[in-house]
Amino acid sequence: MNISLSREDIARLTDRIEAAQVNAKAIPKLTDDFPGMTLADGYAVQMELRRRWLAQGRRQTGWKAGLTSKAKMQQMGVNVPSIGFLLADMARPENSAVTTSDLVHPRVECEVAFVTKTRLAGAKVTRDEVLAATDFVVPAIEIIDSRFSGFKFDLPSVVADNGSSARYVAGGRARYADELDLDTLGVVMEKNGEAVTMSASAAVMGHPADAIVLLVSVLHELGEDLPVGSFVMSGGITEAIAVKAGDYVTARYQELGSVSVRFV
Ligand code: OOG
Ligand code: MG
Repeated sequence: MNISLSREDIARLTDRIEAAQVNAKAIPKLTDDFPGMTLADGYAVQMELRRRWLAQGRRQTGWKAGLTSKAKMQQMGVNVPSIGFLLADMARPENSAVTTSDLVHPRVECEVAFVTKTRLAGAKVTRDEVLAATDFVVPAIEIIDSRFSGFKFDLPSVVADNGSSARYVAGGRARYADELDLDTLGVVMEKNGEAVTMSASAAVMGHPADAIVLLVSVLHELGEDLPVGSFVMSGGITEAIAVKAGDYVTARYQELGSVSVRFV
């Protein structure tokens, strides 16, 4: 991956993203000012943001793959999957009340999450290696919140913004991956008691474990690996659904139970 921006510009763009995240204030997408920005530049900003947060004592719990289903790619107009990091303070308990005053324009996604029991590393791990390294899978709701005006971005900008990561809720029923057909799980997303979207887990790259394959290869390019005990989200199965204060959301999964969260 080729970084085209100077260290100073990477730091400046990280300042912008950090301020937008902390203040929950939308900013123009980064490529408006830096049209030559590359995917590698986006990851350089994301890695600088991660370095700063970790230096402040925030703790990483894992990673997320995003834009891994056609539904998500079409909704966002970006057709390349990406990854982002997850911090412990982004996690919220099942059924809890998530505040919206500290978010810009939140949306929810239903995802299959993997928890790992051995390290995964390298440019080309296989689906079977991912499954062998998986301790268990759990259903999750990701609450994404692009820091870009109108939730509109391109690939370098969204990568710099840590893949719109904001909050996440894991729950339902934890299951061993080898007891399930992970690619045929149906999921229904309900908002305020009504089904708003539904799909099946194969929508994520044909098999959600393949999103973890992709994530590990991106980590490899960034000089990172996936440590044991990582919580990894494989990407929204359906398009994301906008939420506001007063809404409650339940994602019902075949075999994995359901996960709920409400917004205040
Ligand atoms: C980017 C994040 C995408 C997913 O699961 O596809 C994502 C965005 O759509 O804002 O988390
Ligand atoms: Mg997601």
